[in-house]
Amino acid sequence: MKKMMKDIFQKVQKSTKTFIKRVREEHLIKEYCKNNILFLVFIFTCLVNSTMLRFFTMHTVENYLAFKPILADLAILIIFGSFGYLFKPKTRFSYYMVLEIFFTFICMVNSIYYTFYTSFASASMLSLTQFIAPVGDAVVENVLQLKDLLYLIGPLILIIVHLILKKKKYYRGVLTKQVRKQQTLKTLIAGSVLIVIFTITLSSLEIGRFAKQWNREYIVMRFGIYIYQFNDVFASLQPKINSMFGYDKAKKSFTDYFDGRVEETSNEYTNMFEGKNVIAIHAESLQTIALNREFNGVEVTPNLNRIAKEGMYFSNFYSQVSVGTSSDAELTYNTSLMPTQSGTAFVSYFDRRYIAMPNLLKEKGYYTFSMHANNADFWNRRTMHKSLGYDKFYSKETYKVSKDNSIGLGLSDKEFFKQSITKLKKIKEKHEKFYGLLITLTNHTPFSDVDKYDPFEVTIKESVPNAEGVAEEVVYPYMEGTKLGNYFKSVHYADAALGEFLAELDETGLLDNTVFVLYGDHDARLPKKDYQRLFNYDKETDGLLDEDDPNYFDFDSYQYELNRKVPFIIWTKDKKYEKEVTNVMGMYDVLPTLGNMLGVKNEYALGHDIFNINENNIIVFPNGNWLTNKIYYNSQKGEYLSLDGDAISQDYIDEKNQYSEELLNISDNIIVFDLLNESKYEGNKEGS
Ligand code: GP9
Ligand code: MN
Repeated sequence: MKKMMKDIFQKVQKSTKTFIKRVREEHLIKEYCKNNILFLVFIFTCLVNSTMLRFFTMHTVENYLAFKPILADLAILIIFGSFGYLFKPKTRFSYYMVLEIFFTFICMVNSIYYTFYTSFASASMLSLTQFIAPVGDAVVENVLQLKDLLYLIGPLILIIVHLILKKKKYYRGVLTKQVRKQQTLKTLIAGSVLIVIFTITLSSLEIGRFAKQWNREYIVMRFGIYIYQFNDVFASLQPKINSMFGYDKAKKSFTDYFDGRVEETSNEYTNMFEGKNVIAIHAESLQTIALNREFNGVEVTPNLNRIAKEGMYFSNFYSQVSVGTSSDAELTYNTSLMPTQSGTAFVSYFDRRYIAMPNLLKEKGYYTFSMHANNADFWNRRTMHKSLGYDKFYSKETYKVSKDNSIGLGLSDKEFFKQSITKLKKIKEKHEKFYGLLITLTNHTPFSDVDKYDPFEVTIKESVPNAEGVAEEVVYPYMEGTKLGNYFKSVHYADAALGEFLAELDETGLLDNTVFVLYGDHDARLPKKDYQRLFNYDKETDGLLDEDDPNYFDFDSYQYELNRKVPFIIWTKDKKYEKEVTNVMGMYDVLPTLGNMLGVKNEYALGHDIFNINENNIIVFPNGNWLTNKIYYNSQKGEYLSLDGDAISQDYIDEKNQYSEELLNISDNIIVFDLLNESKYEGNKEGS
């Protein structure tokens, strides 16, 4: 085997040497360039354009030196360019010119779009007049900038080169069809090889983000502008294709489902918060595991613990996100719908009709807004927040963000809240009642900006008598240096930021007549081994307890799933509820529950008011798993964990499985087929 490999290596080495020698002696490169001037000029100019676009848009050193997008752009251009060889030399120019205009157009549109939106253009936006309006206004106001016109130099060079070649009678040669086909094939192979090399260099994170297509800057930085744009067109068409077939069937199952549903309509909480302002916090990656937890007597989340104790605390609350993470949490929280089965609602189905908390409260005279100090196009919030009914989205553009006041992904929570207070004060002055959602950012994976968090130790400190019997402090590393440990440090910071925010709100009178709501958007995807360390730490060995140890806790995959729970809290300054709700509850139960308190109702909610359904609730997860007070059911494996140790009947499982499947189906149909738009929900529900 070794010998065989050696032989192959030697052969490859020899033929490479011969090839290089031939190239040098026969001046093949010079010869190739001479014979392919038009093709090379096309490739070069389009490559310069795409590189220039990245240069003018994302000003980071990392980006200037990025090799991947250049490789990707080059491969795409070679593949497209290769078909030019199918044409006779005389007509070849027209083909390259059309391509050149097309690729220049992509760069110019994105350059203009980026100036206004600090993001790249999407075909899905162009198909919607309601969303084009602001773009149109912006273009009129600012017109084109000089840098946007630079891209035209590419086509200009191609024309000039063509005219010179024509003058020099360059196109006179005749090439047989056979030769042209061969040239096409060879060039196509060269382009494909580059694509393969490019694909090999991709990480799973890059592939994942490419599939989701929402973090546009990230994709352009890795995949180049051309691949981004093709992928974008494909992603934009997908929802259209999905909704082309099966409308009647979807509509029927939707009607059957809601007509047959009998719901309790009121309870002791109905309208209790009617007319009150609402300040809601979308707490990034906040898991319940951080609450009521201490290290060396210091609470990880003193402020959250306090409001959880004083208010209504839903301690078995779960997020139901799919690949759309933050955006899926927002969707389900606001609409009581589940994430879509393919793509994400925020990116692919932003143009549907949604019955959402902001829409409903707007009808009641509320001013509705969202605040998030990140790029407005992340998760397509700029457009989707309009669909959900927010009057205004205060995004990064409205905050002062600098390197000094940033942690992790962007503006630190402390600074975000501080700057938001100023906005909130103005809102309160102008509007009689308001509803606002503030989306935090600091507590986002990878939790590595540890130096910037407030100091917090995740060790175990013990006082142990030494040989002389004098007490000495011994420090065990425990969770220090682990991702979960850093997570607790990050949450501790996020909690402190929240504490400062609450104090400021109180000082400025913003807590008066206001309901304060908080939900964790999803779990932090922390490693299982870190949980094992948290629950099974052996101080003596600084490792894990033995599995036979009586204190060993088997943190298996079910425990992992159960620990993905996030907090949901409803709190007011004036009234102490001191109520912990332990029944399982999902994000889709928020709109029915909180809506009931605020006096609004979505007839087509998929969740339930927890105070009506109580212990009979079921949380359906997007992958088909589900959770009740009795069991966690894994639908992929067809297995479950009994939570109270009782045996479960097959009928119970079958019934819940059927319910979950139907619910996921109905939810997907509502979004894909825009069923709420068709059903005119205002007048269509008599008798149910
Ligand atoms: C992006 C932020 C994080 O603006 O909300 O999104 P996530 O990565 O959690 O989906
Ligand atoms: Mn998130």
